[in-house]
Order: sequence, then structure tokens, then C-alpha cells
Amino acid sequence: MSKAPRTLRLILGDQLSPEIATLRDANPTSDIIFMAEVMEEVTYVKHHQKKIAFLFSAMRHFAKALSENGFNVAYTKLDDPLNGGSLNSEIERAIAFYEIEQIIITSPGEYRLLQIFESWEEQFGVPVLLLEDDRFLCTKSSFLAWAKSRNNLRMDAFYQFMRKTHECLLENGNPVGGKWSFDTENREKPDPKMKIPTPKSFEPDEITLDVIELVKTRCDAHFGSLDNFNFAVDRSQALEVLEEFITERLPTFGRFQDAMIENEPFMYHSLISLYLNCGLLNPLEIIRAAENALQKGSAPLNSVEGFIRQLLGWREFIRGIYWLKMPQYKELNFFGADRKLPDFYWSGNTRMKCMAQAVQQTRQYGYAHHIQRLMVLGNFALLAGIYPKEVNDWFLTVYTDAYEWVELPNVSGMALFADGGLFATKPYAASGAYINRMSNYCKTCHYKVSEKNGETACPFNYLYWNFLKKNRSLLEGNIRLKMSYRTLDKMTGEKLQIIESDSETFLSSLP
Ligand code: FAD
Ligand code: DLZ
Ligand code: SF4
Repeated sequence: MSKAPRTLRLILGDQLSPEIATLRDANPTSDIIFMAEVMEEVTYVKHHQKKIAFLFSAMRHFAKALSENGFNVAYTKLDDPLNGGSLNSEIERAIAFYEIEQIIITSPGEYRLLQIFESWEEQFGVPVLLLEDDRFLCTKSSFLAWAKSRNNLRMDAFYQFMRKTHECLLENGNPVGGKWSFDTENREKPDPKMKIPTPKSFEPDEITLDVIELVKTRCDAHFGSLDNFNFAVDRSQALEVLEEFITERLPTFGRFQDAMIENEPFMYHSLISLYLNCGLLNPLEIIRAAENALQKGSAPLNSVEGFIRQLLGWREFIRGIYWLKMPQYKELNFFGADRKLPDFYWSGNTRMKCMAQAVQQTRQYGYAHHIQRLMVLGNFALLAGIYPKEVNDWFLTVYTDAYEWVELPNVSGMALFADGGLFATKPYAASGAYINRMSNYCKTCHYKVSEKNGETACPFNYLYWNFLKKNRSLLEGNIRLKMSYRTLDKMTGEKLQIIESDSETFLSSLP
């Protein structure tokens, strides 16, 4: 009988799922389950302090649970004096120490790491087996096949394909409620007097307190506050967050999906992305929980469909786009934008109330909801012509749920249109009127949303027209912008000059 090769199974910080492919046929006694906290992952962008604390605590809880289940876990902490600082150096050390003959890894979420892992076989002289990450509901190859069968890449068509594939919200093969999307019922204006449920929070245990101290000492120059750390850090707590969302927030989620209220950072959103993206929750269990709420009558269809569309549609679609288009996707800059990221993206120090609110809550919680990311922070970066790489680095740094596979297409594709419209039919550019419609921010803002030009006018107003004017040759053929260009064409030369000079004055004053 031949002896099985001594196997190291690497689990990354965003692979904390008991069902991860890496563990599937593991031999608990002879295989080494390897995990490492390394400075290279902490600093390739200087992640938000709460993200690092969250992920390290979740990694340590996961490792502990594996050990308790009889696995042979080798775990390097960040402050281990022998820690070499990168996954590369830690694997090299482990191969020598445990006399490893084979490495097994589930494919990573980022192209950067895939390249490193693909080089290991040659570098270390041991076979490296890369497994499919089947926690996603559409494999890379099924996405490729779907994309090849289409003339264009549109999320709504992909979403229908996924609904059918996973038999989700279907009635005799047709969509429940007679249509695939209820997005027109997801755009209600907020009522600032609404009583929004307080999100579930968890007292830090010993493991989390240790990690918070570690992050305080090693990462104090990173963006974000560590104060009041109250995230879930293991699977059972993450399931409690999901349960709270399904019962308390999902019923109202649909109506106010796009709404923003001053000092209400969470609205009716699920706050699950950080747990889902690191593997503590899996997408299908979340989708089935939402479907179940519809069947029980505890949540309406516009909420359940609206929520499932984000997970089964947008999340899987965005990941498909990433793997379809990397590595070129990262370099795209359709508008040739070259402005530096203004300092207020870090400090929150701006008189634009919408921007200040979004940045301040990002600093505090590592969280902003979709419309804040897209129509406030992203919209401003688009209109101001900020260099896509700087915008991408910022988004990857500041959110607790940020990994390049999901951050990059959302930023470069959806918010900045830097891919020239690979999947968005037009840029998500908007004037202050949109933000005013969907929030109460403008009521207390230094700037006046009703004013189009001048020192106290809302900057989004003139920047919007300036953006369209400046990028005319690239955009005027877009059918969905016909109306906007018609309006622009009706403006007098004097008006256009004022728009341009207000924009120049404002943009050149940016810190
Ligand atoms: P909910 O509003 O409750 O939505 C439920 C779930 O749907 C989310 O948890 C998420 O898993 C999924 N989802 C919704 N929209 C998207 C989307 N566009 N792409 C992928 N998944 C989606 N999401 C991330 O997970 N990581 C990121 O780094 C990230 N960066 C973004 C950057 C920009 C510019 C934009 C416009 C969006 C970004 N998103 C990102 C998508 C979305 O904003 C977040 O998933 C969402 O705000 C997370 O909060 P939630 O869990 O309360 O989501
Ligand atoms: C985000 C992150 C951080 C901050 N630290 C670690 C770490 O120390 N060890 C680790 O295995 N993973 C970490 N991660 C998650 C990885 O960056 C993530 O696996 C890749 O970005 C691929 O998605
Ligand atoms: Fe933002 Fe303009 Fe409204 Fe101020 S007036 S909150 S800058 S949209």
C-alpha cells in the first residue's frame, strides 16, 4: 500500500467556511491545516483597523473550532517572532518544518494571490492542487459559458439565468409575482421619523480583545476606528445576524433599499457582506432564508426579490466579471481621469453633508450601504474625474467586506464607468437632485441643492453638467443620455461657461 503524501491544506482569511473544498477530504490526523496572519495581507492596502481585527478574530475562532473537531491545525499569529510576514514565507517555513509533500488550496478571491499560488509548485518543488471555490453559486466556467452565449453582459439576463438554475422564486417555471424584478418598488423616499431597528451586536470575548490589542499596536497608522468593536466573529454569531435581519429588517428592506437618512448608517440593510465574503455565511442559506420568509408571509415580495437579486444576481455577476476580465480590468480608465483622491475621503472634513456622512460612518464602522457607495462616494469620484486606481485603493482599504473580486468591478465598472460600459448601460452620474430625493442630507447641508451655480450651489449640480460636457465625445452616442445632452444643448454659452468655471474653482480648491 502506498503512503499518502504529507499534505498541507492552506485556509485563507476569507475561506472560513466549514464546507470549504480544501477541507472536504482532509485526513484529520495526518494533514496539516495551515492558517497564517501575515503583514503582507494586512498592508497590500492598509485595511481598516476594524476589518483586520474582525478577520483575525474570525480566523482564530475558526482555527479553534477546527482543532476542537480533531483537525491538526498549525496557526501563525502576526506577532509570532518567526513569522516571515507573507503567505509565501510562511508556506516555505511550513513545508520545511512539517516535511510537506503536497499543498491543497481553494482558489483565492484575488488574482494577485492566484498568481502567487500558481508559482509555488516550481518555487517549492511540491505539487499544488488548486480547487474550485464552490461556495459561489456560479462557477467561473459557467459564467464564461453564459457570457460567451450573449451579445452583451447584462445583470438582469444573468439574474434570470441564475433564478432558473437555482429554482429560486419560481412558480411553474415562471417568476413569482409575474415579473423578474420589483426594482421599481425598491426606491421609496425615506421618512426621517422611521424607527429603524438597532443592529445586533456582540461583546468581544478574550480572543477578540487580544486581537484588538494586536491591531492597536501593529496597525495604528491604518484608517478607521477600533472603538466599540461589536461584530460577530464566528459562524453561530453570524447566523444570529442573519436571523435578526430576516425577522426585523427584511420586511421593510425592499421599500427603502435606496434611501439615506442623516445619522442612520445602516437603514434596513442586512449588514452581512463581511460575514458572507469571509465564509462565515454561505449565499444559498441566506437566499433560502429570505425565500422562506416570503412563504411564511413574514416579508413581502418586493423585499425578498430585491434582496435575492443582490445575492443571486449582482454578487455572482460581479464575481464573474472579475474573473472574466482580469488582469486587464484593473488598468481601465475610459475617461482618462487623473485627479488625485481628495483628502476628505479619509478625514470626512468637507462641507458636503452627504460625503461627510458617508466617510464618517465608513471610518467608524467600515460600512456604507450600496447607494452611499454608488451615488454619493462613487458619483463624486466619477464627476470629479478621480484616477480609478486611487478610487479602487480607497474602496479596498476602507470597507470590512472589501476583497478585490467584488470591490473592483463595483468601483471601476459600476461607479466610475472606467470600463466604458462593459456591463453598465450608462454612467451612474447624478446631480444633487438624486441625493436630495433619496435622503434628508441636503436639508442640513452648507450647500443649497436648489442652486445650480455659485459659491453656495451644490457641487454635484455643476459637476454633473461639466462631466457630460467634458466627456461629450465618449458619451453622446449613448441612447440613455440623449435627454441629458438635449438639455445641455439648450444651455446658453454663458451658462456653460459658468458651469465650467464653477467646476474649475471647486475642483482646484480640493484638498
Ligand atoms: P445589502 O444591501 O443588505 O445587500 C445584501 C447582499 O447583497 C450584500 O451583503 C452583498 O453580499 C450583496 N450585494 C449587494 N449589492 C452587491 C453588489 N453590487 N456587488 C456584490 N454584492 C452585492 N460589496 C462587497 O461585498 N464588497 C465590496 O468591497 C463592495 N464594494 C462596493 C463598491 C462600490 C462603489 C459599490 C457601488 C458597491 C460595492 N459593494 C461591495 C456592493 C454593496 O454596496 C455591498 O455589498 C453592500 O453595501 C453590503 O452591505 P449589506 O450587507 O448591508 O448589503
Ligand atoms: C484581508 C486579509 C487580511 C487583512 N489578513 C489576512 C491574513 O493575515 N491572512 C490571510 O490568510 N488572509 C488575510 N486576509 C484575506 C486575504 O487578503 C484574502 O484571502 C485575499 O485577498 C483573497 O481574497
Ligand atoms: Fe450633498 Fe449637494 Fe445635498 Fe449637500 S446639497 S448634501 S453636497 S447633494
